[in-house]
Amino acid sequence: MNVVAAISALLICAAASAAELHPIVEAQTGYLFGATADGKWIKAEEAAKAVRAETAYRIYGLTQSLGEAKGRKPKPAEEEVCSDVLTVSLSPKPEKGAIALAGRWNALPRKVQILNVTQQAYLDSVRDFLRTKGIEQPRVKIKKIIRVDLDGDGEAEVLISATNYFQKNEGVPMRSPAGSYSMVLLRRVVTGKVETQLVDGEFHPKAYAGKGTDDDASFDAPNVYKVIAVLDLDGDGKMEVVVASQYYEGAATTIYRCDPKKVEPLLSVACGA
Ligand SMILES: [Ca+2]
Ligand SMILES: [Ca+2]
Repeated sequence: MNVVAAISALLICAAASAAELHPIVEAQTGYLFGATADGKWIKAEEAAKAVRAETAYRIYGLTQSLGEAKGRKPKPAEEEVCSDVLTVSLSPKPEKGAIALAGRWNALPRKVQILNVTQQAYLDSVRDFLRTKGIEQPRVKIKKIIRVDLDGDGEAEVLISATNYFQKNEGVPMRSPAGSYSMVLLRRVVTGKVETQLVDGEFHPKAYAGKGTDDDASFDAPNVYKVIAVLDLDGDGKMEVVVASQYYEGAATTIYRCDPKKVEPLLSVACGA
């Protein structure tokens, strides 16, 4: 090997180790979202090839780190309805927590605070936003308010989860009633002004009226959306927002990058009929 070849071999080695893979797993189901490597987001199928057995994960809940677990190599899910999902079996199996991440950086670089849901400013901003979606007399029901500085600029952002399907219990109906909705909003200050962005959600100004046939079995299967984690999943210092959605017989979870200019889905997992 000449000197040039030796140096390029060294450079290739250095590049390979810099692009270390950091898999991301849903802690309770073991579903593999994918991974990040060198700031790039890699989908599950491609990432799975490079995920090693005995990978060390840290488990995170909404406000804190909850310990560690070892993960096996990804394999297809056992449930038939989600056979296209890859799962990582974690040991010990996390009792609590939302996300398992294989990364050595602190994915919770700033404090995530849960606020009181009755603050008037937030009730007003939810009401105003629902009106922009055609719900003229909104019945505001905030489920959770989370305060955290997502981008680390010293100014806190606020995530609001609000859902009202007019259900007596916490279940999700098969059909959406008039004026029902579920959403996750992000309030942030941009150049001195409060702005509201929709992270994810759906709005039903009118009741679902069926398919226009006499088919009683028709339904629109609305979703409930909630924030389950706010974490820096790629180690760039900015925190991503993880939103879980659920309908009457299925569920999905999506990781969002929330920049002031746009909210963008990065990776997601889903399973359902
Ligand atoms: Ca901020
Ligand atoms: Ca990040």
